[in-house]
Amino acid sequence: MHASILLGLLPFAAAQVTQVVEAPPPAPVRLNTTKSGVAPTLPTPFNGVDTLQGAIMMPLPPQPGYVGLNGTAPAQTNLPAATYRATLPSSMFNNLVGTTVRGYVEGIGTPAGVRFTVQLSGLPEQARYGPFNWHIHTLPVPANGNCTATTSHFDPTNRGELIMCEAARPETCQAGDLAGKHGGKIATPGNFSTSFVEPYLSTQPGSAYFFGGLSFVLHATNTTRLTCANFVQVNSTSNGTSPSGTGPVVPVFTGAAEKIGAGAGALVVALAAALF
Ligand SMILES: *[C@@H]1O[C@H](CO)[C@@H](O)[C@H](O)[C@H]1NC(C)=O
Ligand SMILES: *[C@@H]1O[C@H](CO)[C@@H](O)[C@H](O)[C@H]1NC(C)=O
Ligand SMILES: *[C@@H]1O[C@H](CO)[C@@H](O)[C@H](O)[C@H]1NC(C)=O
Ligand SMILES: *[C@@H]1O[C@H](CO)[C@@H](O)[C@H](O)[C@H]1NC(C)=O
Ligand SMILES: *[C@@H]1O[C@H](CO)[C@@H](O)[C@H](O)[C@H]1NC(C)=O
Ligand SMILES: *[C@@H]1O[C@H](CO)[C@@H](O)[C@H](O)[C@H]1NC(C)=O
Ligand SMILES: *[C@@H]1O[C@H](CO)[C@@H](O)[C@H](O)[C@H]1NC(C)=O
Ligand SMILES: [Cu+2]
Repeated sequence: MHASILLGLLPFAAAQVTQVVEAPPPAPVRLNTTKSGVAPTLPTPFNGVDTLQGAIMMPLPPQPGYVGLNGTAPAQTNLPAATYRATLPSSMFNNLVGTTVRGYVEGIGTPAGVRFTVQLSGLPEQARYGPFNWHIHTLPVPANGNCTATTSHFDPTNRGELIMCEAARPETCQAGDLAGKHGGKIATPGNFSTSFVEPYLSTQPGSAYFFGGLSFVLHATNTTRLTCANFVQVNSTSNGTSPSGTGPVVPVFTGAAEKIGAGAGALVVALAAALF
């Protein structure tokens, strides 16, 4: 399991999507509570952690497998043309925002990475709750729909949260930081859609970059998790095209089960951030 410090407030770099506007970084704060988020170990004594521009300044040694902030993900090529779709549930994890966000995020393997389509409707009021961050997280949503249990951003290169993603260097970002790499937080009112090819995720089960079975999470601007859903394999793309080479559909959470198994052996400790 690639635990990193949980953080939903990643600011973003370059905007490829015109609807996206840059939000000011949050002021530095000291987080003293242990609530949600994961870290490899908790310092003793725990005196809190500082944040800078929404990123937790991690005073801990890196985890095994850490490749450094400059570690890069290899491009994922010649992927199985399987389709994985996260369909948002009919009731939201946080239902206090006046709307229900519906829609899906779908990824299909291509020779040059995963082609994603994002279709969201019913976004909450931007002025009060936006802009909205969106990521793939480390663990699946459990059956009770608890988005908090998805823990941190999917981060197979163990980049961590110290430095925000530079969209111009996507290979250095957390693999699951879709917003950071693909247009930033969603700042459109109502509906949002986008599509892109993501070279640093995979439809190959067993790959460190495999996102099947993992979760898509949508956050309000204060990092609260609004809604979430797991990527399950489907037989056809949203436009009805049968992807070639999909083969038999695997049981719904096969990929996730492997990741949960691996994660269970890792020492993860809830850290900081009453935010989550
Ligand atoms: C967090 O802990 C530090 C060190 O004990 C303390 O100085 C600071 O006031 C605390 N902050 C809050 C918000 O409680
Ligand atoms: C790591 O990346 C940062 C930001 O791009 C750069 O300033 C720094 O020199 C790099 N460090 C190494 C060791 O490459
Ligand atoms: C938003 O998406 C919903 C669901 O797809 C659709 O019914 C509605 O017409 C869309 N609204 C606009 C303004 O496009
Ligand atoms: C949701 O998940 C979080 C993190 O695992 C946990 O602390 C919390 O108790 C869970 N809540 C429910 C209702 O299961
Ligand atoms: C995929 O196709 C198989 C066999 O036709 C069917 O049993 C299964 O329900 C389908 N799964 C989905 C998600 O459509
Ligand atoms: C359907 O989607 C697939 C994969 O996203 C794409 O290759 C194909 O061109 C689309 N077909 C139509 C008719 O839109
Ligand atoms: C964040 O915003 C949501 C939606 O308004 C709210 O339910 C939640 O309590 C807020 N969390 C914090 C820590 O302010
Ligand atoms: Cu997230």
